[in-house]
Amino acid sequence: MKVVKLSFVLILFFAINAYPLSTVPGTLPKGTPYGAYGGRPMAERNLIINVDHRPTVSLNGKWRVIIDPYENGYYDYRYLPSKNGYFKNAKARNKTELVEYDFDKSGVLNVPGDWNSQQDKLFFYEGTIWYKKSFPLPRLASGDAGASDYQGKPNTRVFVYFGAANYHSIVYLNGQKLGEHTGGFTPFNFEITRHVREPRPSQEGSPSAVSSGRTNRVSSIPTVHFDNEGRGEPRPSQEGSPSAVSSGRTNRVSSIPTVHFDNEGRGEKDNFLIVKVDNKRLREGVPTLNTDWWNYGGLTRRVELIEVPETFIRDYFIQLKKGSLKTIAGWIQLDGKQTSQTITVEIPEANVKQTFNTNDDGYVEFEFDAELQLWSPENPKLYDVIIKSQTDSLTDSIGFRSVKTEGTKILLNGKPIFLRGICIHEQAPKSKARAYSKEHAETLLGWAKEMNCNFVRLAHYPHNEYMPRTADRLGMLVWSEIPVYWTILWENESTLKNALSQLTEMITRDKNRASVILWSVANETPVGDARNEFLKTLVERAKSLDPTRLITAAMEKSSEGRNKPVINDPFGQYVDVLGCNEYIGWYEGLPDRCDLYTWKTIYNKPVIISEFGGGALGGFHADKDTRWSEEYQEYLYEKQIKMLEKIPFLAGTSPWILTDFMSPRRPLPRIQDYWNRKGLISDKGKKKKAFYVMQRFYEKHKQNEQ
Ligand code: GCB
Repeated sequence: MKVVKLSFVLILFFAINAYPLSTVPGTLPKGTPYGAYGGRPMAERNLIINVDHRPTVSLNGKWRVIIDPYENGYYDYRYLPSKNGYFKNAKARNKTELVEYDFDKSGVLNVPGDWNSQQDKLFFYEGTIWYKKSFPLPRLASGDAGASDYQGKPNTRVFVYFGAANYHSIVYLNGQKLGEHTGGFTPFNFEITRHVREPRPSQEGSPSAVSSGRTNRVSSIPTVHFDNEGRGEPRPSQEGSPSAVSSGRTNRVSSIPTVHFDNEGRGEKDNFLIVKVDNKRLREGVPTLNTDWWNYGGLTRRVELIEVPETFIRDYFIQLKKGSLKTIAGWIQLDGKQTSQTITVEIPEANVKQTFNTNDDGYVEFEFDAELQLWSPENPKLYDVIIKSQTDSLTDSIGFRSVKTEGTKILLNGKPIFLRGICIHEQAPKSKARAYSKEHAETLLGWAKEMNCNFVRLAHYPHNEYMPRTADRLGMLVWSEIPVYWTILWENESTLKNALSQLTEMITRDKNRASVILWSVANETPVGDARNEFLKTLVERAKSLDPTRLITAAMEKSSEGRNKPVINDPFGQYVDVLGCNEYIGWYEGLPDRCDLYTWKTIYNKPVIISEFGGGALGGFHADKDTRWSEEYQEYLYEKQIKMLEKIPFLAGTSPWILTDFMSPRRPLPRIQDYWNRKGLISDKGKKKKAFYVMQRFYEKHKQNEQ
């Protein structure tokens, strides 16, 4: 890393930040029925995609936190929302004044990161924690200090972006509420252009800068990490010192310099972002009260400031048209005042350069032919796609492939494919924490590759964006789902809105990923009319947002008599691919039972056995009849495979599950200790015997396919 002179950094920073403020209402993509959400500031209305390739300022690192189990920082003693909650970040101005909290003397937590794994006392915590992060902004180039609103050069807007916060968040900047977000696994952002304060005088805020010394070819906006010691290297730091955590950008944006600023200890003169995060489980929530995974709370994914031109490319859909191997079809959505613009889409490697004009809504749909190498697990070819408007420019790495069904087969690029899969929870490898990083994604998907998988089911909620991005690069097909799990309140309107909103955010974020072939709307939900209606609404939304991918759900089998499982869930009529979870040999009889089963389906559609498995404590060896031994699990897998091989309509399998994962439902001492032990890899990262059974089964499949 090369140290860049202060003056250079300041010039860069002024260039980014100086400009007048205007409120530019976001425009909405066509076909997105946003009206359903009512007037509340729901974040998904203007979700910015492809954050990795945009100039950002990382707010990762240490955040000050106040643990607030009684929500004292939000409600007054009459249990009414208080005007002077913790979001005001008050300080006693003299020795007499009563203020009963102080962020700057409180503890810290790492962001991204769940709180449960960071402090023993938070292990089982479910409730509210307030997070606070200060960040300076440079003063105006004119040196015009004193105004209360942030001002800068024209044509720039600033958003604060959260990769995810579990479960409900209220976001404030400088004491003002920006908005709220519900749902623990999808991104959201709020525009802060009008809310950010101008910076303090230069000496005090002198950024001590460290830069990679790269120049920025997209615009002059650097990527900035705040770091209060100014050294700029990510490190585990002492309490109160924020440390920069790489947001794992891809090489393609490596031309953007990284600058670090110190930021703590100057109180209200800085901008202060305060987030109330509450992970209380709710009966009407999505998920509801009862799940089989740890309810990790907090700012679990990265937080960034995103700086964009006043009118910017907010969202786009660029994929092969349904049914075609050469026609690219999609749309682009600008956000800002200058809605009518000329736009080019370039794919240099495929000699594509197409020009379009956006309409008064800043929106354009297009279709054109291209000669492309198709993306597949064997050849995960990604193209640089460059979108340029008159005011903005953005690159993405996109693969092109088609997926459809024909009878009971899934066809990838026109050819039948068997999905050699595995389920994955967002459990960080070898740790009691939620996964959030690129490294986690690489380890988890690397293990799946080692098992000879070409497919992963990302259960039971949208995983962080590094997962589908890494899957794109590694050639791993993906099933992505929302946490409509078990006993959701089917008749509750706000529950449906919540599920729709999470589905919309998932699809908005990941719709350009070639790896993603399946959107799943539910897992093991009880059959019934209200549930069918609810799920049908989700399917309609998914299809309207993305007509190219297949829709699925993990359902349960029923039975036509002893040992005659049948797939006949009435909701099956609305999906393209039927997922079916079964636990023969674990919850249902012993492994030998598999020999007796003959499977049937009432649908002429592909079936994925989307879960099967059993628990084993890694390193515990006994005979095959001893529960929790690796040998029992191994035997169960052998029996399952024999049974599965006889199912004629089987299009894939994704056993439960790649690694042990934490769950409060699993207390058995010395065996579970709050881990669900159905992993094929232990919580220590050690492969169990059954891992190799699957590896061999998939190897055989691979050979047969060639
Ligand atoms: C299931 C659920 C999954 C559980 C698993 C188990 O059917 O879909 O979330 O963790 O069973 O281990 O019981």
